[in-house]
Amino acid sequence: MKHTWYREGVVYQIYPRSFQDSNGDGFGDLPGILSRIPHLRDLGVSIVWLSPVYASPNDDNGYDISDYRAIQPEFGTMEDMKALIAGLHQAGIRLVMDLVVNHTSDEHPWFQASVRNEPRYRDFYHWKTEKGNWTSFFGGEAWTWNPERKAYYLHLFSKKQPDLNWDNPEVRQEVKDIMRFWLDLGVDGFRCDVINLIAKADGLPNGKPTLILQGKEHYLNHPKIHAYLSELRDDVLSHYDCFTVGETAFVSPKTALTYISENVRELDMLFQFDHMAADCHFVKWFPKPFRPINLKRPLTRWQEGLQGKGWNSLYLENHDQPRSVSRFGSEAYHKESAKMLATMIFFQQGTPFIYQGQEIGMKNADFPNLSDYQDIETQNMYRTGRKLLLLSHEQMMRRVRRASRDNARTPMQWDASPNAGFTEGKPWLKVNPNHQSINVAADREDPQSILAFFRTIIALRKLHPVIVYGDFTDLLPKHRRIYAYRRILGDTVLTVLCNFSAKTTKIPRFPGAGGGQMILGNYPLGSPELLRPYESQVWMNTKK
Ligand code: ISL
Ligand code: CA
Repeated sequence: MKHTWYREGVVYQIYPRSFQDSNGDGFGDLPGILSRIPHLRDLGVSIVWLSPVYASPNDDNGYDISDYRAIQPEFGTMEDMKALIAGLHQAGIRLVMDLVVNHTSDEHPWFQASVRNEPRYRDFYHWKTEKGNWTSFFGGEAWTWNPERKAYYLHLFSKKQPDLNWDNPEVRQEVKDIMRFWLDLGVDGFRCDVINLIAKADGLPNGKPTLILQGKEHYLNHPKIHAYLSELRDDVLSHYDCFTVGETAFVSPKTALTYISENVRELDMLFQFDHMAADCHFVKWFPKPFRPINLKRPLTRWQEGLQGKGWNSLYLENHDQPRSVSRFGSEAYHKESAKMLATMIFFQQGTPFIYQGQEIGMKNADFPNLSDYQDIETQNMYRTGRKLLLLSHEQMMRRVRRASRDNARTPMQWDASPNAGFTEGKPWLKVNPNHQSINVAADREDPQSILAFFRTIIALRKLHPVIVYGDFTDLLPKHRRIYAYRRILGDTVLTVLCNFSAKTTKIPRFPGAGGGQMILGNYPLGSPELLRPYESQVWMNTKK
């Protein structure tokens, strides 16, 4: 693969609302992020992805934008934004913004003009006089009646997130102008929100009856999308030194290559979700017990599927997913399992994405009461589950505690003080009580901490190109507890061994096993014979 900064880099995702408050109002903000650049620099990350900070009525915490060129006052001002870009760049860190253009807020002036039927805006959104049968990602119907326009409009997410009509060239022109605005301000790329949903089938036909996302066959990876994305690439992206990562649920490696292969490059990489179904049926609101094989299998499939043709993104967490150590790790082996999971994912081929708090092993919020959760998806899914699936309050609360997006959105745990060092005021969402032991300050004191381990992984990645570019082979695809894989670049061989269980497990013999030097492990002194509970080892070797 061609060598580029975004392939070699490590990305850190910031959810601004929950990262650092600077003025005591309980909401994280841009000056707060600026003040935490030393943390990012210590960690060694080279790119920040910032979740939306644009003007928004906050129906979906900023993923409903009412002005793409303005900063939400809670987060600060445009001057703060410029200071953050400069501060990050000075620290050698690039900045990627969230680009949310499948939909706007219903409070965006375009939607309001469309409601009034103003000629330029009439077709900016999807309108129908008869109600369609598609359902929303957040539960419930995706078509809502607007009494003023006397028609139904489409919203794949909340009612306050109407979908833009990408068939309209004026819409695409507007999006390109927004992209240029931010690139000219100095940002280094975009994380493109739900980008594989933007193209909808002509006439918006009704969908086949199904429990999950009725209508999806009419918009997921619709063929028209390639014309739209190559237009953005040719007219905007190709003129800047930037990169894009598309958020694309429901893609296979084969479909992925139609977006990211070297000769297409509509996007530089994408987020796939197959491994996020390791503990659920399809979507996390239908839970099933976690089995390591269900995490290994999709990850290996993606490694093999893109090998030599496209570039993977590597992640276990983001602002929509419960905490990885709570899902795939262990309470009893908190530190070991957090480190093992980091080893498992970040030694694969691709660009690693760390979500704030993952570097100290933050756990799920697991709040007991529905009223503790603010997320719109959580509240809608609770109602949908009670009404449509006829589940009891207790049954639904079990799902909420496990699946809610607020599990990842509790304030960043900086220290052991009452609000975890996040705010001097009342935090917008409760701080996890475990911040007394799980926090950045404590980890900084401890050379064996999870934070120190992340720092080491990032440093090793800078030292050894095999970690970035090496070929991948799964060594034990059928093993139920151990994930073992190999990376090879030139004559350097890396062997990664991860135990996903609390049982000490003998390492089976595989061709060319053992030997070399252990460059990383989450226990002192690893043995090449066996793996202790949640143990991980990385061995480096030279081919003879
Ligand atoms: O969060 C999810 C499941 O709990 C996903 O279905 C998620 O809604 C989907 O991946 C799209 O996510 C993105 O777009 C949404 C926004 O709410 C998410 O925060 C964002 O990451 C709408 O803009
Ligand atoms: Ca604030």
